[in-house]
Formats: sequence, C-alpha cells, structure tokens
Amino acid sequence: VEASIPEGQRAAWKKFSATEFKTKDEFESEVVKHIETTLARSLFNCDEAAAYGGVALAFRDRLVIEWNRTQQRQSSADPKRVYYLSLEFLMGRALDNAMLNVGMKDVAKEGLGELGFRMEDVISQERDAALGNGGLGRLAACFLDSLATLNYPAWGYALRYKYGIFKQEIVDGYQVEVPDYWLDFNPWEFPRHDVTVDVQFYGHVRKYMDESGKQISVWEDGELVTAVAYDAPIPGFGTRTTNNLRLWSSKASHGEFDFTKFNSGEYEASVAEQQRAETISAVLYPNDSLERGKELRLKQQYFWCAASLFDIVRRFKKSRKAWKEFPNQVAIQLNDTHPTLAIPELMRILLDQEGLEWDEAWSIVQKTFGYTNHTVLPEALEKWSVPLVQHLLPRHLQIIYDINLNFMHYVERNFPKDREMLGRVSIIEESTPKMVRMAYLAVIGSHKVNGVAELHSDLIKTTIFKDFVKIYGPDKFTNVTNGITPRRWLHQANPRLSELIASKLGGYDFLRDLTLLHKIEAYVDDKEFRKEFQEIKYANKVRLAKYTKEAHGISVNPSSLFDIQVKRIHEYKRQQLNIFGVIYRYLELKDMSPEERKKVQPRVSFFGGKAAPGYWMAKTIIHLINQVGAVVNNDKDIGDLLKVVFLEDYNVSKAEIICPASDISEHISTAGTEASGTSNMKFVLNGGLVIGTCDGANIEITREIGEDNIFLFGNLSEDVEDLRHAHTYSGDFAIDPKLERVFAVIRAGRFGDAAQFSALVNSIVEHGDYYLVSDDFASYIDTQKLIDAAYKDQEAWLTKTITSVSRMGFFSSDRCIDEYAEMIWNVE
Ligand code: GPW
Repeated sequence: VEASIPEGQRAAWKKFSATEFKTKDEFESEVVKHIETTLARSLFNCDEAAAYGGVALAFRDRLVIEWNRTQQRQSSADPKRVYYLSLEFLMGRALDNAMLNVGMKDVAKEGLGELGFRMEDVISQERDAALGNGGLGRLAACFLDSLATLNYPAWGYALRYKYGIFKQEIVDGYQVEVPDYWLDFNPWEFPRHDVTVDVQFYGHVRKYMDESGKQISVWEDGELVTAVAYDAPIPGFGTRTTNNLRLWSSKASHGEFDFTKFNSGEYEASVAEQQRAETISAVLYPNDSLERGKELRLKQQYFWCAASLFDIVRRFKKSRKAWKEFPNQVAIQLNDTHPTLAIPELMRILLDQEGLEWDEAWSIVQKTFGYTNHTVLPEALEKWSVPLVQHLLPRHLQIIYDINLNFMHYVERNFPKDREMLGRVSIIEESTPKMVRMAYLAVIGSHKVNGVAELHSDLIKTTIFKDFVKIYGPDKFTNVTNGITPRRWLHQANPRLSELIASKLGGYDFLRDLTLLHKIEAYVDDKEFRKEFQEIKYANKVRLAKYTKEAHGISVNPSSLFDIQVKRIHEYKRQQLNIFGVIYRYLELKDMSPEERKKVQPRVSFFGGKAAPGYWMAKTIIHLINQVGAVVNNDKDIGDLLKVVFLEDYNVSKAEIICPASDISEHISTAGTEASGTSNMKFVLNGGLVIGTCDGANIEITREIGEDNIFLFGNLSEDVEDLRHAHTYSGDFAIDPKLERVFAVIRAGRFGDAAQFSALVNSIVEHGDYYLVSDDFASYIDTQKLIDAAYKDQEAWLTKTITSVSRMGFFSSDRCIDEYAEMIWNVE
C-alpha cells in the first residue's frame, strides 16, 4: 500500500507516532488529560460521567492504535476477508470489555482509585449500545468478539440507528416504550465523512442494445440518499487484532441544503427533505421474530446492503484482481434474510456496472454468500410484496425474476415429474399481491445454508427447505450450533468465578480455549473449591438482590432458589407457562397449613424481557406477571416463600448481573420453535441449572453436561403437529385440571379485572392452544417439584453445577467461528 507521507518526512512521523500507555501513571495522565482537554472539565467539576469519559477516551486511544495497525497489516497482506452483514449488533457496553480484552483493567482500577473513583461506578455510567432486539443481535456481537480474538480479518456491517431498541418502563404493570437516544456521548465511534456511498431508490429501468448486440440495463432517475460510514473498533482478547464494525448513517445526498429550493424560498421544504433522508437510519425496528412488511424497513435493508456492497467491491478492486478471484477474497455471511438484497445487488454491480455475463456473475455470487437461518416460525419469514419492490428497486426486481427464471428451468429439467414443485419453490409466491420469498432467494443465492443448533438445522431440512434439499442435495445445508463469548459472559460478568477457575488451571488460557474448562471437573470433590464456588454463586445472588431492591423496591432473600426467565416476551417462548406455574405454586402455598409451609423451598421467580410494541398478547403476559407479583409479594401468608419480580428494561448490561445469579433458568419454548437460544448457555456457564424443553441448544447442552444435570420436560418436537391437530379436530381437547384451576382464579379476578387476561386464557381454552401450554403444564409443574427437592440437597446441587460448568467448553462462540471459517468461509 502506498503511504500518503513522502519518504523524507516519515522519520519525523514515526518519531512522534502515538504510543499506548503502559503503566498506572501513564494511564492516569491520559485520563486527566482527556478530562481537562477533550472534555473541558477539571478537578472542580469532574463527576462520574466525566470520569467515565476520561477512562473511555484513554482506552479508546489504545484501541485505535492497534486498530490502525491491524487495518494497515490487512491492507498489505490482502487476505480473504469475512463480512458479517447483520441489521443488528447488540453490543452492550464497550469500556469494561475493552479494558479486559486489552488486559489493563487492574491497572486502570488502581489508577482510578488514586483519582478518586470506583471502577464499578465509572463502568455503569456507559449506556448500552442496544442496536438489536435479542438473541440474533447478541449472537452477532459475540461473533465479532470471537472473530477478533481468533485473528480473522473480518468486518461487521450494519446501520447506525439513532434510536436503538426502546427503553422499557413498567407503569401500573404495563409496558411503556421510551425512545433510546444513545448517541449523546459515544466515544467508541469514528465518523468517516470521507467514506460515503450514494444509494439510489425508485426510478425506472431503461434497456437498449449496444453495438455488439448486448442487452444493457440502466437504472435511471429516482432519488439518492447518502450513506456515511461510522466505524467502531472491535478489540480481540489477548491479541493485537482490532477489527472494524462499520455502521452506515443516512443523510440527504446534496450537501447541507438543497440550494435550488433554498434560493427559491423553499427553505423549510429542503430541510424536510433532509430529514426524510435521515429517517432511513433513524430507528431499529423493535420486532423480534416477526415481519411487518413496512416500506421504510425495506429501504433500510437496501440502503445498508448497497452501501456495504459498494464498500466491499471498492476494497476488492484496489487489489486489481480478476473478478473470478472475488470469492477467494470475499466471504459474505447473511445474518438471517434481512440482508438478502445483497444478492441481487451484487448481481446488479457485476452485470450492469462491470459488464460481466450472467453465468459468470451468478457463479461469483453463489460462491460469495452464506446464509444463516434463525427461525422456522412462519410469521418471521420475510416476504416483500412485488409491487413494493418494483416501486422501490425496479432493477432488483428484474434481476430477482431472472434468478427465479433460471432456477425454475433448472428445477423443471431435474424434476420433470413433480409439476407442483415449481410453485412450491418459486421465489415469487403467487398470492395477491405477489410476494418475494426472501428465504428462498437467500438459499438459491448462497453456497451454504446453516441453522443454529442441531435440531433446528434438521428441522429446516424437513420443513421450510425440504424441496431445496431435494434440488441441491443435503450438502448445501449444514449446522453451526450457536455459542457465546466467554470473555463477556464469564470473565466480565462473573470475575470471581473466572478468577477461581484461573487459579486452578494456572492462568486464563481457558478464555481463549473454553474446552480447557473440563479440567475443573477434577475439583468437583475438592472442599475448598466447592466452598469458594458456592460463595461466588451466593455473592452473585446478593448482587442481583441488591439491584432488585434498588430498582424495584422489592426485598428478596438471596438464600431462596433464584428462578430466572429473561428473553424477549413471545408466546412461543412461553412466559405464560411460567407465570401460570407461579400462580399454581401460590395456590398450593395458600392451601397449606403453617406447619406444611415450613417445609417449602423458598423461591424467587424473576422475569425480564421486552414485548414488541404492537404485540398485544406479549404485553398482556407482562401485565399478568406484574399483577401476580403485586398480589403474591404483598401476601402476609407467603412472605419469603414466593416472590415474583419483573426486571424492567432487560438488556445486555443487566444480563451481566442476572446470568451469574440463577439457580435455575427457564428455556421452555414449545418444542421445535426456539432455533437455538443462547442465554441457556450463559446461565449454565455461570453455575446455574436449566429447566427446559427438548428444543434448540437445550438438547446439545444436555448431551454435553449429562441428563442428570438438567431438568427437561414436555412434549417432543416430533409430536407437536399431531397435538395441534388434535386440539382442533379431535373434539375431546380438555385443559389440564391444574391449569384449569389457575384459570379459575384469574377469571375470578384474583389478579385484577379478569377481562384484561381473557385473550390470553382464551388462546388456550378456545383457540386451539397453539403453543401446547396445557399439554405441557403437568409435566412442567412436576419438574418444578423435582427442582425444589433437588435444591434441598445443596451438596448434590453444587456437584451438578460444577460438573455442568466444566462441560460447557463446546458453547464458546470461538468454536462457532472456527466452524464457519472452515465449512463456509474458507478463511484462515
Ligand atoms: F426470526 N432470533 C432472534 F429468525 O433473536 F429472524 N430474532 C429474530 O428475529 C430471529 C431469530 C428470526 C433468535 C432465535 O429466536 C434464537 O433461538 C437464536 O438463538 C438466536 O436468534 C441466534 O441464532
């Protein structure tokens, strides 16, 4: 790569080149300098927010130095790069992670103390970067950490939303959404005003023949919106590799103002137009696993795909390699179908701008893309109406039709007898209006398709992509079971446990190779180790109890069994099953004599999670949980025997407090509906046990830790279809009597006006119980009883938790990334 500074001046440059702080004193000096200059504050007005700013800027400098070096190294080596396209990156806080990955947290802690601040207070000043809804977005964030830690040359691409996922407030038991404007002070992003892409929308396509008789397509007119790059450094753990997350922000393409309009007195109109352009990257859509078909969402998707593809192609072209080398230089992973427009967009670039022939372009495209599917739920599978795509992206619709035509020919040739197949696998659904099936386009345009846990990857082959397995053969479909980064979810969230493990393994190597955890199984009978392990769990429960008191005014006893379900609120995840179970427990407690109550295992049921703003049933579930809490928590008969807590505004930074504090966590989706789940892994890695269905990664967790160490219950995925059918058609569908009892008290108004919960109850009683709550209820209650009994034997319980932790090595996101690299990306 060429340097912009001439040879003769480089010595001076190098002499004064930025260096990283190495000692406590140097750290303090940088903090104070940043507070006094960058932030223009002083000794006299330095609050915790300013202290956070100073520390963040000091660490930012360190990251930037390694980031520049990494990018420099990668530019000259020009290896094959991985591009992870995800509309969501649920990063959480960056400072603690930066300190730990760089390995300077202890130094910083001491230095901060000398400057008059406590590390925890400073860390908690940072706002979460909440650019995601739930598991899918957090997975992308874990992957970035692993990619950097494993030294893969990789970039994340997403949108720079002004508003991340809304902040949840609970008012009178109801969820209220508050906008999350998170950019007031964000030291981790770098605007690149010189890195822009103009993205086109609307307009029409003109076709003509050139001199050689070749058909040429020109996409004309319409409007342009400019994408501006904002970059964030992603440091690896214990490595110098610092990768890049590039977020695109939208703005009007014609500079500050539209001067024609400005001069003709249409000042307000031109500002309004400016704002209209900015709305593209204004807000993250808050629907998890639900597709709503809004035009602005499609605009977001194309804006982001077009800007990212332009950027990737621009970088490739610098190397002046032939186009056939593109798939050897570039691997693009599609995180769900949200970035599927990247497929027709790369086709458009290759055909219309680079002049390649169709077959060559298509072969490049297929080799470049990989597609990860995260759900089989029909309501989450993206479809865009043909008239909308035609209007917004006329050239892309033509390309999609051409892709489909070629594909239809191929299917026709290979399956001449199965005439029905064409309609089933067509990218275009023949409905009114016609719809583009994005998942099919993603499958057809990629060389590999993966699910995110074994059961899920098997299910996609037998359900939504069954025909495609026939067409392409089984090898196109594969599994990469999800994982989590042990840096954030063990070392950062649970420093004492990390330290205990390190003390036995002789260092922190396990954080880079989590399979080393198996060595702590040797300490399962070690008295000292057991005691320390148990004390750590207790301390983490005290930490959550303290938080619960501060945030919600509810006192909980840390000696109780902590039962936690935190995740997006969804009928398929079945928080309703959990709360109905809590009500049942409450009724049993009420029936008991004071003598009998003394034998009961006290329990706290924690819930947390956001409902999509338009998802009425999910909001009703939140309301019921809060109403039950209000009754149970104030019942003098019950006292500490049962508490119900709804933790407001569940997010990544709260998960770091919550996950280490469970005795039991709940992963109780209807079998076959949860593709993987990842919080199940976080809880077990932190010494909690699981109550769960045979679904998603629960199955593989069971295989790894042993079935004696997990509480499985409920119907199996292969029986779900028949059960649903029977609910509707067999005529003798009866609600479980225990559940009937719960419904009776809800109907009687025990938890407030029964009418408010009638839709929830009726979805089970009258509308076919699609999620099998009644079918699984007895098994759920029985299993909870087994848990109470098992918890009484604290020594046996402790053995289970230690054994489980030691067997969780498989679930590191480092293992996932190595699997993607080898099976899908072919990168080193
Ligand atoms: F519907 N997931 C998610 F597949 O968090 F697109 N949001 C989503 O919109 C979708 C999936 C989608 C989750 C899965 O529900 C969860 O089981 C999985 O562990 C996670 O993605 C990461 O793969």
